[in-house]
Amino acid sequence: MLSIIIPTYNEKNNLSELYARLNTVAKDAEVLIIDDNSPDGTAEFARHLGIKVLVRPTRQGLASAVIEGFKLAKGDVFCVMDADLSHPPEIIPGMLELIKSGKADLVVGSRLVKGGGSRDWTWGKRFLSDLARFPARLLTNVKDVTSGYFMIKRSVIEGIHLNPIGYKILLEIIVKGKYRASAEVPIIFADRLGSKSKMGLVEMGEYLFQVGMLYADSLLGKIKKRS
Ligand SMILES: Nc1nc2c(ncn2[C@@H]2O[C@H](COP(=O)(O)OP(=O)(O)OP(=O)(O)O)[C@@H](O)[C@H]2O)c(=O)[nH]1
Ligand SMILES: [Mg+2]
Repeated sequence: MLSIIIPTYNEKNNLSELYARLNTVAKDAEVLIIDDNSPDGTAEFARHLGIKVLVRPTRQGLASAVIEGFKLAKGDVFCVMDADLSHPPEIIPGMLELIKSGKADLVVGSRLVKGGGSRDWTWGKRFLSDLARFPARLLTNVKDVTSGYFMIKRSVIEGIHLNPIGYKILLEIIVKGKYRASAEVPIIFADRLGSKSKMGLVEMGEYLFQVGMLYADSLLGKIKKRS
């Protein structure tokens, strides 16, 4: 079974459309929302739609919400995606097929392979996004390491310690996870509409710290470059 893990903070307005689109492409999946007590009532609304919700008492960050989701999820395959409709649910069947056929154990929804991209991004945002990925190039050949949209077999992270810091849990999984092959499926990343970004300077600082920790592990020989 597929478990779809969706971290949320103030995403009430996006849930109806997201859930409807998920039901069209992955109606047998377990959908799980990890909400950090959003003031806009995301959790109550999700329950009203019939979605399973874990509410944490305070805002504890995206990466730790995803890790919490992994603990709760019942499936043997996990998909992680944002709630803000940036990540098109329509590629889920294709991602799942890559995993089921054994072609990959880790599949990334990628803006950086042929057919992928980001809509409505300013030059500045694109530049920052490229810059952020640069130091990770020594750690992996996966192109879109900062994507928040990915699918893995449960076994990829079983028994692995994932650092719950910041925003970019995928990089942690790419570097430390147990998988034979990875794949990238193109997505056109649609910029969030109508609400404010939660990515700020603190999150950027946490990301740099995370990359630093991964470098340290790699220098100590604890991890090797992954393809
Ligand atoms: N549970 C939880 N979810 C969070 C937290 N911060 C962000 N999220 C959710 O994580 C997903 C990604 O957050 P976004 O704010 O869209 O991050 P982003 O895509 O890098 O930034 P945008 O360009 O603003 O969309 C969304 O579904 C958010 O609601 C948090 O602290 N806790
Ligand atoms: Mg977003």
